[in-house]
Amino acid sequence: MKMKTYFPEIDPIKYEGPDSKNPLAFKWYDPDAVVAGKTMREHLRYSVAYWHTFKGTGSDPFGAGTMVREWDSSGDPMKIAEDTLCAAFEFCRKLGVDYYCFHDRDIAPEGATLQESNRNLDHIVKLAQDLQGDTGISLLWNTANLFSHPRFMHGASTNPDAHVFAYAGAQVKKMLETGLKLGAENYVFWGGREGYETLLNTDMKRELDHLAAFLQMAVNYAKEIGFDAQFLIEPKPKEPTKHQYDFDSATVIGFLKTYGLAEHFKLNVECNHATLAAHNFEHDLLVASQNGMLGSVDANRGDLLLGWDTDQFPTDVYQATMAMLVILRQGGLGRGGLNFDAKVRRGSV
Ligand code: XLS
Ligand code: NI
Ligand code: NI
Repeated sequence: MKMKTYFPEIDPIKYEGPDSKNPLAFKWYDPDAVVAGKTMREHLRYSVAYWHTFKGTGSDPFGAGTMVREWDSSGDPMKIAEDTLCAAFEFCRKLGVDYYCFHDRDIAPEGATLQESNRNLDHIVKLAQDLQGDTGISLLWNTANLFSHPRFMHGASTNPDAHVFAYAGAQVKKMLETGLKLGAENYVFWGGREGYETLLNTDMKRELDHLAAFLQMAVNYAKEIGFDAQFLIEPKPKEPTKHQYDFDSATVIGFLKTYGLAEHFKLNVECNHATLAAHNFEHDLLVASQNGMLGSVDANRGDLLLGWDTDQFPTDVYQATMAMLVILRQGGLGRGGLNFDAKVRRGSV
């Protein structure tokens, strides 16, 4: 298939060793080097987060986007979706990254109706199948965006409006089918807006019952269609809501055990979420690991002085070492990987 090229001046990035002065070379990551019985590629299973890397605009609550991207310029939403996918695969191929992750609304635009959104998805997923086939790049995980659209302002499966619960269910159903088509290794549930601001208008027990029922339906449907990806829950203590139900590893494990769901799920632990919960990254990894539930990692970091999810690239060698120790001691991440849920800074253009 003929792909438009977005980075024609960039050759595939290679390992050149610590002495290389080439800024676009790996200094330490040598994919084929064998360490403790496995290649670095097999240990690390790197993945690019579609939303930050290809859809992130650099906007923040105080200002508009700053990033002008060639694949984002055609003006036609479906053409933009196709171009973005081509750019994403070229980027991953040249970087030597074997996996990518996305939400439904990252890869295809939301339509006027659910049917139209699903048609948009089907179209892009066909292209993704071709590109995966051409490049050998695979889907580490996919997920449904149940938090951006205004309908989810009070949550998705914990929303007091049954229509919203049903809509969220339809989106997850479609994404389980999509994961099956694309051979996803995992399927992620991040709570989005599953949480609350005040108990004066919240029936917490009832909302948690609904969340559990929703997850059980997803488990049942995946089984029904033969989608055998590992299901993952990604804990986060706050932001966007004040109290997120999936607070940290311990809370999520307790919830899953209470509702008889533990055997169907593992955890996707994100560094910046662990630190927002006042834990070290390695603490939350270990809590998941010692329960046999560490499935995958969102590799990023926060800023000690900022109280929100800054999604910075991990650069602290000591922190990364502590995290890798937990992963190595449990014998690796299995079907999981290290997904860079991290973004270029707004001014880094
Ligand atoms: C947000 C989460 C999100 C999940 C996927 O804070 O990290 O990006 O990884 O929905
Ligand atoms: Ni994440
Ligand atoms: Ni996050």
